[in-house]
Amino acid sequence: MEHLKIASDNYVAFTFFIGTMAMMAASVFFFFELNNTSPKWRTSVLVSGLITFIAAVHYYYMRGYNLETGESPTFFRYVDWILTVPLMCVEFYLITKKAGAKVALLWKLIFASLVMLVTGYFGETIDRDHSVMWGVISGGAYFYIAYLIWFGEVASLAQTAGAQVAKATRVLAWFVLVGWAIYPLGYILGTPGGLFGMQLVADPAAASHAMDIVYNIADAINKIGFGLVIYALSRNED
Ligand SMILES: *C/C=C(C)/C=C/C=C(C)/C=C/C1=C(C)CCCC1(C)C
Repeated sequence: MEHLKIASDNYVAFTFFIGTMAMMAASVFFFFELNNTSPKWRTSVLVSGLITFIAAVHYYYMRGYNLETGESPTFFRYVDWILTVPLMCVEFYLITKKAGAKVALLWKLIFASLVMLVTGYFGETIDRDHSVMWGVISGGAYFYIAYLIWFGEVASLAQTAGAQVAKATRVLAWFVLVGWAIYPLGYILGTPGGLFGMQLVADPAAASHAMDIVYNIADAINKIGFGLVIYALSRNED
């Protein structure tokens, strides 16, 4: 079998490689720290570890796929997101639960995240001609999630859940508003006619590479960063 090497100027393959390593390391960290986490926060830290672990497995696969084919692993990218983004919704539910968060709130967040991801997938794959329309619908669901976290139920519950939970929720809300906003940027870069018919990167292969690099950076920031905020909360609050 041919031995596949990562060329030193292949930034796509390189970020898949680093992403795999970072997700693995973060998972080991969260799982091992469970032992000295107070029982009250154990589930939250466990979920942080599950998010990075699921991503590690997908990144390991996507790294190989990209190296062998040179293509963007869109399908498994979305499989990863469809598993991990709802788990991030579970994190919001868990930290506001003691202030009275209901399961209905969790379902609202999960439903909106599924609408966001499924419509994004349509725009990237089966209906690329209408990528702007799908992107706008996906963006609507995204803003609804951001609204719930910044001004809606999540925000008001966090206010009554104690100073540390309120503080952590505020940091996580910034992750959703700024960190998650990197994804539509990748979508715009990679999709033909991405920004209202305007193609930012003209060469289709280069556009798809730019998209993967942006998605890989966003995943590292959002999955590991998000988990670390939960971890910090588990140390500050008892
Ligand atoms: C760990 C993975 C995460 C946090 C993924 C988040 C993904 C998004 C916030 C994606 C959002 C999109 C839009 C808001 C519009 C264009 C299509 C998407 C799916 C890229």
